Amino acid sequence: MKNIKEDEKLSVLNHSCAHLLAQAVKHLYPEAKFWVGPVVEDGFYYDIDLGDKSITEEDLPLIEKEMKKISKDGKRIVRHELSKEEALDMFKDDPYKIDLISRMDENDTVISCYTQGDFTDLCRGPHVDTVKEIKYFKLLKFSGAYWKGDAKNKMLQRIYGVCFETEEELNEHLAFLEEAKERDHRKIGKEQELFCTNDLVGPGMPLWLPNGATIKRVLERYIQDKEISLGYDHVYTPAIGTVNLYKTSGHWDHYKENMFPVMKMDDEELVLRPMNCPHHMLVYKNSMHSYKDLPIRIGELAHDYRYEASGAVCGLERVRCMCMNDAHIFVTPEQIEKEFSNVVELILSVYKDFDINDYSFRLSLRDPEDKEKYFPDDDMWNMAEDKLRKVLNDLKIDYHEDIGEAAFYGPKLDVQVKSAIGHEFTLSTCQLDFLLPKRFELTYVDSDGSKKTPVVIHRAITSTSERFVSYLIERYKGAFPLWLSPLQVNIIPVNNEYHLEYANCIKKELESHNIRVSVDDREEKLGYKMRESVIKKTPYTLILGDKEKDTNTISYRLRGTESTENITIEDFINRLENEVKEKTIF
Ligand code: TSB
Ligand code: ZN
Repeated sequence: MKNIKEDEKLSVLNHSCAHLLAQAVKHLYPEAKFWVGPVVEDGFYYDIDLGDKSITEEDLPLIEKEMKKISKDGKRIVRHELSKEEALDMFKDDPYKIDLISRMDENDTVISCYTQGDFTDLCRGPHVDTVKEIKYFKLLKFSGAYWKGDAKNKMLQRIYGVCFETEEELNEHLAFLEEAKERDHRKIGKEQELFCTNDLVGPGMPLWLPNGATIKRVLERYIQDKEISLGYDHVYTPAIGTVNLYKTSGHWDHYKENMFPVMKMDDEELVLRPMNCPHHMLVYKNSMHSYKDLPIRIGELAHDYRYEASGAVCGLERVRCMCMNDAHIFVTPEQIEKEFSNVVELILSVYKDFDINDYSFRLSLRDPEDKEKYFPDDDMWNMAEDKLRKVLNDLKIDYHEDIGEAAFYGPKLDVQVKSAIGHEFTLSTCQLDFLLPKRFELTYVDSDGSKKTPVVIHRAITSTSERFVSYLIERYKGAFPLWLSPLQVNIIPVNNEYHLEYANCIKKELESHNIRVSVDDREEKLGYKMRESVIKKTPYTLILGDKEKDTNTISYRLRGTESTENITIEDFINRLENEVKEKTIF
């Protein structure tokens, strides 16, 4: 999706379209007053006070129609500059504009307004020359928005829209939005009963429903088994710790704004953990280590709590409570490159299994100017960043560098992906850390008998289960491969009276092979049940009637196909077991 804000020409056009919207609204609702109408990544919006009126679904086409009419009239858009006094006088009946003007400093801002026909708006500009140029636009949605984003203020009406230079571009964008809507994990999550949210629990704290929980469980078992085969040791540690733990690690100074506030208990001060590193440092510290024991890979499917802004939380993608596929790998300085490279290889192999292809590697570096976030040890940072570059170059991996994205404790390699609705976020991450082992005074005994400080690699391959599943839902558009699908086989008896017993018998047989299966024994028509099975994106639908019962076979329909195949139950089980093992994508 194009970032409209970053394209200068489109940005001007969209801003002009916001004015056109305001003018049309003023025609239809003469009492309307306007707050701000900025351009955003995916178009523009305008926040409007309609007095005691509010926008409804039917209003958007009417406003659009009025916008088209004004555009056809083709008035010029004319800029005037004015003094603060003139501006205050001109907008004296408009408390919103007075609020904006009052805060302007005449000495360093030129106050200007733009007039098109009968409508004038306070605006910095620039704009297109005539309203005629604003032709290919669409109003997309509306919502309530508190004035200045403060819940204590009045709720204004926010109308969103988008504008392009050509009809094709607009149509292409609308088709993209339609596809994004269909793919959106929040929509599919609801339809397939994967997860839900409830205001009583709070924003950013989704509830995994049984179907979603199955996907989560399969994912977590998969990654844990893989890690065990690669020499990881898994632990369980509490999701809570003392403030002192986080003071020791440095999170208290560098990560506090992402943490839930302190809980005071008797003489203790406790916090919910935002990260697991401090706990894992202490697991390492619990015993003595020789250089021969390293690398030590401590893994945990660990629960973390982060205070994400309520406006930023989104379905399963950005949450406040999460289950992280975390591990901290303790290495000698000589082992850094090999172990980091192993982690990158692991990421690539996991992505192959899930058929994840659309991603980029971001080398997240510190901002040397940001002395507050990053501890001041230039040599350490340069060395750590160079090591990561070397690993990537040796592995011949394309990447881009981003300054200021490093963790406070060290540089990171992040795998960046985009959600259906165009949010960019990090899926996997692998981070190098020379700081925390020092702060926790961790040691190992080196070959010469001296005590040395290990280096730590922090890594999350399948991210958090929340984020990874949100990505998978959108990646597969809800059509999960067999091994991940909550329901793998749906059995429909042609006639309950004659075939239900056989259906239940097949169900039992499949269950004994760990296949997730259900029998649809509702008194509905066969065609209806088949259609529903397709809508639910069940990988295999079995239709069992006389033929199947008499020959002790099954007939199946594979998701996405129209034909039915008849095979023996043994062959069917072999087929499924093979697909689960191979993680076949279809
Ligand atoms: C990898 N200490 C490291 C850990 O050892 C750490 O916590 N890194 S992190 O902050 O980058 O988080 C790891 C991963 O969790 C991120 O790459 C991202 O994929 C996922 N994640 C982070 N915040 C959220 C969130 N609010 N909701 C869902 N997933 C998140
Ligand atoms: Zn960590």
